[in-house]
Order: sequence, then structure tokens, then C-alpha cells
Amino acid sequence: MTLNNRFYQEKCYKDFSTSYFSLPTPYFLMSAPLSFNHFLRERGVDSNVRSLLYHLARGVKYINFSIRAGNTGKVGSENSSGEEQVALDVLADQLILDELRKSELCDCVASEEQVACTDVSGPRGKYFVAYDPLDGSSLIDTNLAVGSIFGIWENSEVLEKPVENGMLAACFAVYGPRITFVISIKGKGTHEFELNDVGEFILTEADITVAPETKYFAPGNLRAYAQDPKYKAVTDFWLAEQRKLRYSGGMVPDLNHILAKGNGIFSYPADNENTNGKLRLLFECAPMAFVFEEAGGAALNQAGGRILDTIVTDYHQRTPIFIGSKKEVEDIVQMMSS
Ligand code: AFP
Repeated sequence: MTLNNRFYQEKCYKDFSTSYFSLPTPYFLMSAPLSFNHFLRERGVDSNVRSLLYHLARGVKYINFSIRAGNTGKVGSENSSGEEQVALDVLADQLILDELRKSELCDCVASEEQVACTDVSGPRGKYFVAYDPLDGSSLIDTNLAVGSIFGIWENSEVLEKPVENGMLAACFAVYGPRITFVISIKGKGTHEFELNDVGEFILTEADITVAPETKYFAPGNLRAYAQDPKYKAVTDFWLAEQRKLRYSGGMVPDLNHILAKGNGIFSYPADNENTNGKLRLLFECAPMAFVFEEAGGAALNQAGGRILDTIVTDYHQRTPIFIGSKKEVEDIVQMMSS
């Protein structure tokens, strides 16, 4: 029973027991689920970071509403990477930008949907946020789960430095049967919250960990299977090991599966056409690498370098990525780079 259902069980019991009987308050009523702001405050998270996360969570709620009510069609435009946009790409991007402006805490923000940084410098503006407002949007018309990915840095001087420099937090939302929001704060772990029926994100799992080995695999970019003998050997290894295939084509739900099960590996290597792979460092791979390292996992490129050590040369630069259970990622990347 998720915390959300329990929340209603408690609410109904509380109303029933206090209105008709003076029943003793059972133990579980004392532990009402924590809201994410309350939880983060208890964990000593900086108030400005909590405020930024509050605004991102607010934007996630509006994106969720738009997905369930919005137009899933294409708009005939392309994003800065030349990828066709759906209406929800454009709307989600605007919703997040609006929320970050309202926070007055950012200097500038970078979106996968925009060519350059957008200046939102407010009176207290110093933070930098990079985000993919709607990852997996090509899946929207299929009703498969999609997501949003966010990274928060202490300032906007991210170019020509390792991407981990100044990174304070990362988070992602999953728009599926349940709306969940996974948040990682530097040195304070990875935690999952769920949107309840009264519009509040409540804690469902604290201090998520990823085991070093796995029985699952999520093999992205299988074009590389036919082009790269090493990736063919890796994929054949997974099949020979009779691993369970868990791949949807959406990075966010595919990585969320690994966190939810506590183990797994997701791969998206380079191919002959995309020599740095498809996934973006700033908007997808670095935030996810941050989340997974806070959960005891690993995230490497196919040369064996740590994703978070990657030097940022361009806001839209791409990187191959192998992410998930630490020992599995290290062993597989060893096979790719040997
Ligand atoms: P879209 O946002 O265009 O749907 O791409 C999703 C994505 O960026 C990431 O979420 C997936 O892991 C990856 O692309 C899937 O790429 P392929 O379509 O090449 O499998």
C-alpha cells in the first residue's frame, strides 16, 4: 500500500474515530506522510534550494495537468537540436521557465528546448538550472510514461569546468499512473515523493539505494549493436545471462525503474552517426548521474570516464552513458573500453 492510500485510510479513520467514537489514536496516525518541503527542511537543505525545488515541483504539477488535458500533436517546429517538437514540449518549457522566473533565485536557465541560456536574473538571482522539460515527448501519443529532468548549480559559470562543479541538487518527475518526483541533494541522498490527490508531494521513499549488481538491463541505441562489436558483445552477454529486459524508450521511466527496483543498468552508447551518443550532458545525463551517485550507483561514459567529471564545452553537448548498479556499470564499461 503506497503512502498515498495509507494517507486516505488514516484520514477516513481519523474522521470516523473522532466523530463517532473516542477511539485511541493508533500509532500510524502519528506518522502522517511528510511533505517534501518538511522532509527537506528536516534534512537541513538550504532554504533557497528548497524554494527552487518548490517552484520546480509546481511546474511539474502544471505539466502533469497539461499532459492529461493537452494536445499530444506536433507543432511543426524543431528544438535547438533539430528535433521535431510536440505542443507539450513547448508548453512544458514555458511552464518551467515561468516558475523559475517567479522564484527570483536564478541568474539564467538552460533548456533542452532553447538554443541559449535565458536570462531570468532576479533580485536574489544567482543559481543556474538546466532542464529537459519533457523527456520522451515522442512517446506522448503512445500513452507511455514520460518525465522532466532538472539540475541545479550554485552559479551559471558552468562552461569549461567539470559538470559536477557547483552542482547542488538534481531531480526528475515521472508522469505515469502515479506522479512521482525524485530529489537528490548533494550529500543528502536520493528520495522519492508522490503527488497525492490534494496536490501535495508526500514522501514515499527516503534514502533510496542501488545495489551493485543487477538482473535487469535497459539497452538503448541498438543501432550500435550492428555497428560496434563491443556493444554487440555486451548485449549478447546480457541475453546469455537471461537478464530481464526493461526498456521503454523514455530515459526517465527507464532510470526510475532502476531506482524503484534497487538495481539495473541503462545504456545509450555512441553510434556511427551520433559519435557522442544522443543524450545531452547538461539536461539529462549529469542530473541523472548526480541522482544515481547519491543512491550509491554509478554513471560512466563508454571510455570509462565518470559522467560528472565531463568538461562542459557546450550547453547542448551529448555523451554516451552507462548508468545504474555500480559494479555492473564498471564491468560493462570495461568491456566497452577494453
Ligand atoms: P524524445 O524526447 O525525442 O522522445 O527522446 C527520448 C530520449 O531522449 C530519451 O528519453 C531516451 O532514452 C532516448 O531518447 C531514446 O532514444 P531512441 O529513440 O534512439 O531509442
